[in-house]
Amino acid sequence: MGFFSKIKNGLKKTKDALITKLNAVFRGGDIDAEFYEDLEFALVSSDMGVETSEDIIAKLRDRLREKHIVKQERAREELKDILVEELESSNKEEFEYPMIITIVGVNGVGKTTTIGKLAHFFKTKKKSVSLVAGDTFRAAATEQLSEWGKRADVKIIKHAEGADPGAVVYDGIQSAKAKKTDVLIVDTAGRLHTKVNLMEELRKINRIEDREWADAKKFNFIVLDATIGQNSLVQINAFKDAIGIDGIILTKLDGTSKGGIVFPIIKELNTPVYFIGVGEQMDDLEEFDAKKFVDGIL
Ligand SMILES: Nc1nc2c(ncn2[C@@H]2O[C@H](COP(=O)(O)OP(=O)(O)O)[C@@H](O)[C@H]2O)c(=O)[nH]1
Ligand SMILES: [Mg+2]
Repeated sequence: MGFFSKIKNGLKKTKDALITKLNAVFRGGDIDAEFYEDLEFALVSSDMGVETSEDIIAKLRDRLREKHIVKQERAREELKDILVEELESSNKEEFEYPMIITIVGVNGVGKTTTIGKLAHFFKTKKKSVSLVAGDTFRAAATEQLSEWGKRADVKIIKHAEGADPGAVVYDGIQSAKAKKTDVLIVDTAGRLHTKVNLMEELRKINRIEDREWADAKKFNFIVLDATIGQNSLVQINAFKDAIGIDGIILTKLDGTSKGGIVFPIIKELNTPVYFIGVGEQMDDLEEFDAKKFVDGIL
């Protein structure tokens, strides 16, 4: 499947739900108060959040007034433009090599799967990739990462179950430096015995990365499951308070009609989205692009 059809397919549930509601909004005729009410309802039901939806409606009102647009059909293109503007983050950083990407997030959101997809992504960009099995809490986590390592044909650095994640990261870095690896991707646990333990462990991993490979570019990416909707916002804040979060990878967009969640994530938390996951296969990961995303849902 081509690039566009993959994204389109992955966002289909969100689009179907939104289009059904928007077709009722854009029924033709003049723009009136009811039009704005119906539109806000449509946006809120796709999980854009009340605050963000109100903000979008206010911008649309201004824009339509400025441009003297009174017909509903013409409002659709203006709405799309505003949605793209809302999603364009100015604080997104370029990838530079060598680079360490540390993947964090709660259990089950898709961290390990996403790491497999990322390995494949960077390999298609002709970068050498190694993986660090930093989730030593469960033996299954390392096995699962090893499977992905095989599939993507990249090296994986692992220790035994229960090992110190910091030690695995340390070894991963020494190996990557010796082999001149471009991208080192670190898997981490989503849960330990207590939350404090986990956050302390993640801070320690970050410290080792800074100390052992000072000149590598570093990203802490949080993986969020789009199907859980507004709860994602709470998860980001918990990790943000404990370690710095540079960006978001939003997974499972193929499984939800609530893809609108990406709007409050970007707007209210001011954190850029770098990738989206639209399926369980290795190539079901796309770099997030505001325009393509909006084209995919409207
Ligand atoms: N449909 C779909 N499923 C996904 C996606 N990403 C991950 N998953 C599934 O989510 C489940 C949990 O993934 P896993 O990588 O083990 O999560 P982790 O606990 O955060 O490491 C697995 O069954 C994955 O196949 C995605 O983009 N779309
Ligand atoms: Mg995992």
